[in-house]
Amino acid sequence: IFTAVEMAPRDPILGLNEQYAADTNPNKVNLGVGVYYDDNGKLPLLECVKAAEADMMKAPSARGYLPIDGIAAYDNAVKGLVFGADSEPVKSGRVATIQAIGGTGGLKVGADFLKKVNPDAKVLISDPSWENHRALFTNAGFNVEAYPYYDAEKRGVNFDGMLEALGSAASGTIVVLHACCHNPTGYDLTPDQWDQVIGVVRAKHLVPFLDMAYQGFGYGIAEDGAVIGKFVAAGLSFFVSTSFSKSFSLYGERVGALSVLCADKDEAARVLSQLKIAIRTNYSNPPIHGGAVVAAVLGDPARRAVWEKELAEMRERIKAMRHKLVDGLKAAGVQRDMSFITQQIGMFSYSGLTKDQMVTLRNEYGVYGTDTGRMCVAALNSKNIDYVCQSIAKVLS
Ligand code: PLP
Ligand code: TYF
Repeated sequence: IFTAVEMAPRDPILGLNEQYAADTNPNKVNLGVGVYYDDNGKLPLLECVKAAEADMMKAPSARGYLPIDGIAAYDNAVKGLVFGADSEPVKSGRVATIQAIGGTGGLKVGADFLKKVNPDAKVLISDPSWENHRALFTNAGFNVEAYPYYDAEKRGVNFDGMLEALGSAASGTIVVLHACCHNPTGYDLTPDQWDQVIGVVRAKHLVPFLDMAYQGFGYGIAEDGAVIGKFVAAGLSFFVSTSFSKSFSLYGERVGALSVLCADKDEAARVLSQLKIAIRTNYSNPPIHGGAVVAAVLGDPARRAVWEKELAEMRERIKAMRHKLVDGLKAAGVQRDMSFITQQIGMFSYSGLTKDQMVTLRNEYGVYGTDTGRMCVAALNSKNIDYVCQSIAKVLS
């Protein structure tokens, strides 16, 4: 029965991890996958997480099934983070939130639900986007196309192109937007550009799906969440997927969420009931541990303060590395202006290097980024930065 099954291509990003693991170069540096490492090159275990887990260990509990939509305290904490605990949408009860298996799970539950309510809609993602956006919405049964986003020459957003594409999209088109810290380019919209996008979304009756995988990695939790407030103020209904993989350094626990802002409380109850069907038929209910940890941190003011401090440290370290990268490239003899790296935001830099250059960087120097030229700035540290700068300089010379 499997003779006709073809070999599927490797995930372009996760495939790099395998190649990196097998590389014997002692100087190798993995800037491929989007993971934050501390200055010692270690995946951090946040103090707030450690403390919450230590408390949980003091009073171990049995593991029954969670409700389909997850831990109530967790869902409420997510609502607070995304919309603001005292915001009108939260207070009026018109947000439907479910605990999801990572940000990916939030996207998938939303996609499955959308396929039921709007089966013929097209999905628009940014060009380029996180590779899984296309695959995920395609596998949910949608026709996926892209709107212009990155302008290589300008080193920024092709905003006119983006606006035009959204403006000519059919009513009901689902538009996937990166709420902050665009993956892979590192270029976000300005507040004024968001206002214009919101204007088109409203005029054309598009369905916004905001992917928030990096809240807190741009300018701060509230600052990065401000875009949500803009969509709320415009009176729109929309989707938000949340990921805590990066912001809590809980990648393997798969902690995420999906929130749907509805017109009123009654609508939110009906939407929630349908989200639960999407969950029930996929995996029945989410796992406990990661959600319990995040809920314990977000629900305790002292612990939350520790988290905010640790998140700020990660954010600031990435920014410092961006400056070190620009300075280091210059010192290593790179002639071209690389200062755009400090204008980019979040974990990634679209370096402008070609595929050939990225392959040379990988094969000859053991410095791993994606073929598209994306490098994870969050994996640079004071020990590997010089080597990375010198390697890039050699490839560019
Ligand atoms: N969306 C974007 C833009 C991402 O970069 C990621 C990366 O991990 C995700 C969603 C998925 O997050 P998670 O690992 O929590 O599923
Ligand atoms: O873009 C990245 O590197 C992260 C991690 O299938 C990731 O978002 C990459 C690929 C993937 C899942 C997560």
